[in-house]
Amino acid sequence: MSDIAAFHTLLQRSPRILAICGAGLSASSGLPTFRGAGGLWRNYESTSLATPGAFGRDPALVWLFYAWRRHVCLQADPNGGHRALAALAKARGSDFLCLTQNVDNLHERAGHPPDTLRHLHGRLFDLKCSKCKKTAYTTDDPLCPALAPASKDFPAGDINPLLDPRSPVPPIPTAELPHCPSCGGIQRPGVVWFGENLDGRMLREVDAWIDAKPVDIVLVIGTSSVVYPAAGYAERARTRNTKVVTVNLDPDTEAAEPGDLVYVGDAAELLPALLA
Ligand code: BV8
Ligand code: ZN
Repeated sequence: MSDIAAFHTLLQRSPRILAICGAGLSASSGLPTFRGAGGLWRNYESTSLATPGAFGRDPALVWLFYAWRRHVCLQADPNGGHRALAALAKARGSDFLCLTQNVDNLHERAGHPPDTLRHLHGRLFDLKCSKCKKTAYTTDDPLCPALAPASKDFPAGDINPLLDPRSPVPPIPTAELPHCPSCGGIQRPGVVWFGENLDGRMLREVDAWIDAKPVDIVLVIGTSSVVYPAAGYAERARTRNTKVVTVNLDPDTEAAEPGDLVYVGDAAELLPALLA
């Protein structure tokens, strides 16, 4: 594993930094990751619920999944990793850009300046109308009476029936799910699902930032780097003389390539030390 002093030397002589963040950054705040231990919800792979098809087939189940994630996120706090990135953003201004795959709002709640943060996969607290596409931000919890089961807390040790595959999913008529106040269409979480395009304008802005001046360091934080196009940024950086620095709990993470600086550990602990 690379030593922290080496990184500090590199950081001092590296004016421009791009960060790519994944679910591992929020893991220490208590938010489940997508793959590995955190990747199951009831007995569903989280990724199997993050698709338009899943929502079309069973909007109530998908809404309960996202309403539960909203609730868990609102109970969580940003960690040292979010705060260290926010501090770097404030120090470096437009020479820093943070691309997060995370849909939680922990970056913002850590004080990350919005102009240096891009949510590649959308935001958990955006509601998007499936019909007119109108999008509204709300942290209401529960979102609506029918989704109240997702906002219940249980004493430590008690099993939340919503998370227990042996307990039936509470049936929710579609009419009782969130609907658009303008056109009456059913609303969905304002996130990018698998098979959906990311925001084209945002991607063009990111490319323009990357191409404007050389990027000195790409930080790859808490991500398995299996999802594209997010995983492509570090790959592209390696073809230029940009240093890729991987921060991951897994010593064998596939996110790192030979030549990267690799820091193994909890991003919540490592980032404050690295970015100090
Ligand atoms: C697209 C939002 C063009 C929702 C997410 C077939 C059909 C269609 C598309 C594809 C296809 N085959 C491939 C694709 C492309 C697809 C893709 O990449 N698939 C992968 C799985 C192969 N991509 C897309 O579909 C994208 N759109 O390409 O559009 C297109 C259109 C149509 C057809 C073709 C192409 C859209 C991708 C966005 C999907 N939405 N999230 C939601 O959140 O519910 S992705 C989801 O995965 C999350 O955003 C998550 O962030 C992301 C990546 O996962 P990670 O963040 O890396 O999390 P993971 O759990 O995997 O890993 C955690 C890591 O942290 C681990 O390495 C672990 O070791 C580490 N860790 C754990 N704890 C800590 C830690 N590290 C540090 N500290 C700790 N404490
Ligand atoms: Zn609408």
